[in-house]
Amino acid sequence: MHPPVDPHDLDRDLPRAADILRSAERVTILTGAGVSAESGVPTFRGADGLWEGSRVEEVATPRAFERDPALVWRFYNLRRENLRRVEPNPGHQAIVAMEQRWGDRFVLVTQNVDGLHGQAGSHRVLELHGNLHRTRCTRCGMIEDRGLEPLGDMPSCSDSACDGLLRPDIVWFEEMLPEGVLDSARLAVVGCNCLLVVGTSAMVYPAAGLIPLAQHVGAAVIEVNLTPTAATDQADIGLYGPSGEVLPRLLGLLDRS
Ligand code: BJW
Ligand code: ZN
Repeated sequence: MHPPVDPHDLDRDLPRAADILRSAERVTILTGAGVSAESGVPTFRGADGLWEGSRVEEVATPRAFERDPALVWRFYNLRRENLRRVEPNPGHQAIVAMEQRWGDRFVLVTQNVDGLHGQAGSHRVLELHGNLHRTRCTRCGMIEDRGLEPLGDMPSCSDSACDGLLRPDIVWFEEMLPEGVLDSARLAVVGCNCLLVVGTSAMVYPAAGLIPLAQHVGAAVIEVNLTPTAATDQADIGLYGPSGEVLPRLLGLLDRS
């Protein structure tokens, strides 16, 4: 167990974190649902992390889709609809500014499927768990960006000769991550001097395994979260507060010596 978060710690730890970040040649950021919480996208394991009484682990599996694809599509269509009303927040924007600062020595690895990093202007993004804008045909495998248009409960392939059932292009539990993306993320972590871990409970693997990997190669690990998490013991510094406030403050300190 970790002691309760003292807000005064942030005033002490932000300048320390800025010192570490400023001196890092290469920076990698790992984000989770918490970075989008202030935009109005619900997190997975918070108090609001249930959908019609089901845990995400029960709706987001290949078995759940086989059993009741219409139910699973209702879940995803609601999430797609919610995305039409949300905007990136100052946390996403601070991450864009960090990419501009480090350029090709910067990589953003995200577990998020909401596309808000790209919408904010991040370019060097590795999406580990897919994207809500995309569909994948269960018959021919075609992946398409369908934006946020309503898709109905049993959407079918836009290739009329195929007509297969579509699924969201999301990585569900017990599925492999997209080929190459996890390797690229591991390379970005192994090559960085500082890993900033933002808004993730660090409970879902293999993404959570990137944090001990950073520690293993001697990179500094800085955690930004509302509360301590499973990653806290691996972090050199924890900055506890909303990422939409903490990240802009951290960015603001980078240009001061
Ligand atoms: C703030 C904030 C603010 C809030 N500011 N912070 C046993 C059986 C089978 C599998 C496994 C098993 N044991 C382990 C596994 C592997 C499994 C796994 O890790 N399970 C764990 C739950 C134990 N992993 C997998 O299955 C992965 N695949 C795999 O391993 O393949 C190999 C394999 C093959 C065959 C069999 C077994 C393995 C795939 C994982 C895919 C995860 N996909 C999801 C998609 C959900 C559907 C969807 O989005 O539509 O990805 S799950 C969900 O969790 C989503 C997220 O990306 C992911 C991580 O969640 P995240 O981002 O950390 O969110 P939360 O809600 O957990 O945390 C939010 C945090 O933000 C909190 O800490 C808050 O405090 C904080 N916060 N507001 C800052 N304003
Ligand atoms: Zn098809």
